[in-house]
Amino acid sequence: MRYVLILMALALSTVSGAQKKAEIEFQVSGVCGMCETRIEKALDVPGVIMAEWDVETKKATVAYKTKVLSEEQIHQLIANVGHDTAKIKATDEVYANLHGCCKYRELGGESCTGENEQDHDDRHPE
Ligand SMILES: [Cu+2]
Repeated sequence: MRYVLILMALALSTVSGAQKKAEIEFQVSGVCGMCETRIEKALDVPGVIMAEWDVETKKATVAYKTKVLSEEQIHQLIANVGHDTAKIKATDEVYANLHGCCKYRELGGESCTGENEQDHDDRHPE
């Protein structure tokens, strides 16, 4: 009896092999290379084909399988690690856990000292 279920599962996974892809672009708040790593790592999940976030434009580009994930879920994954997206805001709790230099809501606070800090934006100390 159990092998019937296994066969059904196999059949299902074969069907879902023909998945549709979509590519979306949206704003994600962040300030530095650490944010980039965090955002891209958050999108390292099944269903995401490619994920990139640009520190200068604050734009995320995500290619994903539409049968596995929805656009909403992708925004949620990013919000879950503390970054506001164009659609979903991170909760204050997760945001509070971000590294000091990644606190994009309070520019002018601690500055980044990471090796990725070659961007010259408006958050120089002083
Ligand atoms: Cu950061």
